[in-house]
Amino acid sequence: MYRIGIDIGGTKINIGLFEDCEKKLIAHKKIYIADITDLSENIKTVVYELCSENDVNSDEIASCGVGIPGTVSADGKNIIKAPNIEILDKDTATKLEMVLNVPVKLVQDSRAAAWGEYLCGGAVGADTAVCVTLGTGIGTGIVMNGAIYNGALGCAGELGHLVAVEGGRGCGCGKKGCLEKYCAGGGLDITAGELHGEGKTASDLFDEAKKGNEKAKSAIDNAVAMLGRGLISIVNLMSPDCILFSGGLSDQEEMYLKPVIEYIKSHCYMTDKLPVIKKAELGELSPLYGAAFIPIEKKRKPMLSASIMCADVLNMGKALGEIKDAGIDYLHCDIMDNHFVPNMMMPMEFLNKLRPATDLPFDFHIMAENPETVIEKLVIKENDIISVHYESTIHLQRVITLVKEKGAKAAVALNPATPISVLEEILPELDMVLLMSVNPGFAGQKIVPTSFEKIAKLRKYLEEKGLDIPIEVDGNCSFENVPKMYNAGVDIFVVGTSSVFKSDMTIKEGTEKLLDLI
Ligand code: S6P
Ligand code: MG
Repeated sequence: MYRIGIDIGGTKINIGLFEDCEKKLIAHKKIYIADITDLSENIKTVVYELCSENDVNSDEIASCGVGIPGTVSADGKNIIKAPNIEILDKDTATKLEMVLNVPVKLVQDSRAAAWGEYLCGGAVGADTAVCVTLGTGIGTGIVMNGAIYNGALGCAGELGHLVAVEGGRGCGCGKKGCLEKYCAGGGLDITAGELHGEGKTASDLFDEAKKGNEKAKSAIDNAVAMLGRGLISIVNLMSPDCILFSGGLSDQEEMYLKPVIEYIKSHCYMTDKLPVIKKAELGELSPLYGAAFIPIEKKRKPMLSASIMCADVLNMGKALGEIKDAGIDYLHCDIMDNHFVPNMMMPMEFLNKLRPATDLPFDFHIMAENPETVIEKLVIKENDIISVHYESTIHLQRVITLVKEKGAKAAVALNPATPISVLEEILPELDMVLLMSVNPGFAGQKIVPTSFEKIAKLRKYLEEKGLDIPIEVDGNCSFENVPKMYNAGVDIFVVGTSSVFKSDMTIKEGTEKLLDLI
């Protein structure tokens, strides 16, 4: 899958296409705010260009994160405050979701930058990282314990709005004397104007100081100390192990960045235990990376696995053809031994004989004691899945290893009453988890009501662990239940008598109805 990251700035918008697993930037393009006619449509055009130029199918885009220079609601859907960007409105996220057809989340750009550096840049492995963007203002993002820190009120990281001078220069936030009005690019512009005349900028101030102008030098020293004091407050309060700087002003290394770093090192409480302090590694791309990989529930392509035990056994060949024509993804093959479950069904030899009649991958669901002996007898092809019940063996890891040796994807199935916590140790080895939404053994049963909650719990658990493992659900995947199961986090649905094998509709009609409902 792929992800889109967008960084909306004051004058331009950077749009990036990323490969999901490796977190790799494939390509990015900029559009200028002055050229925008319709924000969401213009972004969509660039996203489609990026896809076609890089042979990526737009259906494979899982999500889109958007970094904006403003305050965003906790769910990433609404803009609370973005005074400087007129093209943004309260419906920006919804409009983008509609044109791109993927989940969209907004994030404050400085937080996106910190997240990008934490995932792919200079803060990889940090426990607590503070990333400071020294631009026109000061943006600060904090990553703590593997997540962006927003604070209980949602506005953590406003370093630029610490009060530096009581009753001082007016700030865009409505208050007076904010740190960024003295120490960021915009603040130094004001200082330059005061010292060297109207229209002079921060860059003139640095030029004057380099030429030896004492007033300019002392103005810069004052700004360094003021910013240093602000940062010391953060270091002493939070004890971060990593502080990164980015933004145009951080390029003034000799006269600004290095003295600020020195100030921190010499003034902080524990001078013998210092954080890593350096420039950010991804440069102007850090918010793009961070926005792309902001945790968003990804668009999942629903897949269907047709339960062959529910097909018409007298017309198996015809059923296999219809299953394939309907666009179903897998053939679900139940194997029961009358010990682990109170039923006996689908001998291995019979299933092996079906192989030449279809090229669909087989999704074996083994409900048998000693699953090893079943696995040994199966003909396995590429992309087949074998699910083994956690409850059926005391040597689960050994069986999973055997499945992999046989060349199949390995999955563990859980009965309705088995908690997902039993998966903890084996999860990293799995290609899928199968949750039973009925007690195994028979088709045509009613769903166990706690199934939805269990699916959602597993989805959350996997997200927290950073594992991108599909969830399959088996049992009463009906027209009514499937949309709810999908919303709870299911990727693959075992479809049987509840949906595609119905007497009053064809397999194709059942499949179309189900996919429409999702
Ligand atoms: C049941 C078996 C299932 C059934 C499927 C039937 O133990 O593992 O795969 O075939 O659940 O689906 P339905 O729609 O009849 O519940
Ligand atoms: Mg099954």
